[in-house]
Amino acid sequence: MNRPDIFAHNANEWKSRIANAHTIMLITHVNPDGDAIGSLIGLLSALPQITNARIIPVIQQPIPDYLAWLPDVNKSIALDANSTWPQPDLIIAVDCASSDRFGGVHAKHRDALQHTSMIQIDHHATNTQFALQNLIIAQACATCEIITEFLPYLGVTITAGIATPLLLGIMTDTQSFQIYDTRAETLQLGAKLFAAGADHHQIVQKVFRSTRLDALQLATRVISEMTVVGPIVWAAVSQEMLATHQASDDESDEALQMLQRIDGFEIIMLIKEREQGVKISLRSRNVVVATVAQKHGGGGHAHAAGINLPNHTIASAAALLLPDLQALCTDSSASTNRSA
Ligand SMILES: [Mn+2]
Repeated sequence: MNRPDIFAHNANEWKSRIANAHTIMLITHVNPDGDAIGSLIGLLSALPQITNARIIPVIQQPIPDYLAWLPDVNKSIALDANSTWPQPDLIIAVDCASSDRFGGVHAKHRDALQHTSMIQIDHHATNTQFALQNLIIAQACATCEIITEFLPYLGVTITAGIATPLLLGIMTDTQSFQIYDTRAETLQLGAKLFAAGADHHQIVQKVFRSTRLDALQLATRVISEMTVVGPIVWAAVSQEMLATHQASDDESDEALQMLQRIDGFEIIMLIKEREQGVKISLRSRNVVVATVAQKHGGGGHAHAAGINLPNHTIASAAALLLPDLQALCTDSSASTNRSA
């Protein structure tokens, strides 16, 4: 089905569910990024045009500094073990590949989540279709791209307040229209949001041209300690490094972006030590790293995937994953040679 058909097919049911709801909870993934928060705040601004429902935006802390300036982010609540369940009759999940990505909300309110109607919009290839209605387009660069296209089908006019968070989500997930799956349509949707009054200037300043000195020093240290294993470059961010540089977890992504610029490598791996276990980010140019992520319980996109390993150290995670990643590179060069 092409996209207009997918949107038309979903629109009627979405419209009536949203219009008939009394309390709508918006929810996204733990450790939210620009696309997660952009999608959620975009919907928070858009839904009052088509429903009188009370809307409860749930964003798990911490909200990264580069996103905290977005209007209405401060209306969101975190939902943890001590929170009472806000009794929504409809949940809309955005940018979540699976329901365990809701983090603490999933861990503490599992039954309530299961007993509430849920619909979702997402672009992760590994999405588990966990909702009643699943608007999943894996070819989309960002969940915000899907929402930008879908809103008019729901009868929403995109205002400046809706356009800013959606443009932010598209720009962060595409690294400013640079990643390989950026399409002509992605740029056209960006232009549409720009024309609707999106605050492009603020997005550029706050997201792309602003780094704390400590965060930059952390990134240079991570890079200076990186390891090269054949076609793979990997680096690690320890809790000690974060503490020394007083940097937040998301600020270490600066290192990941710098590592991705190194020529001549097939796979980049960044291992972040968490209070419990490690989080692994995989990036590649050609090989499909999502397969290795899925094998170890993670997920994501073909060339950008992640894994949480709660029982591993940096060293044991590297030892676990490097053989699989090396095999992936060997397989792909073998198949390239065969087809050549
Ligand atoms: Mn996304």
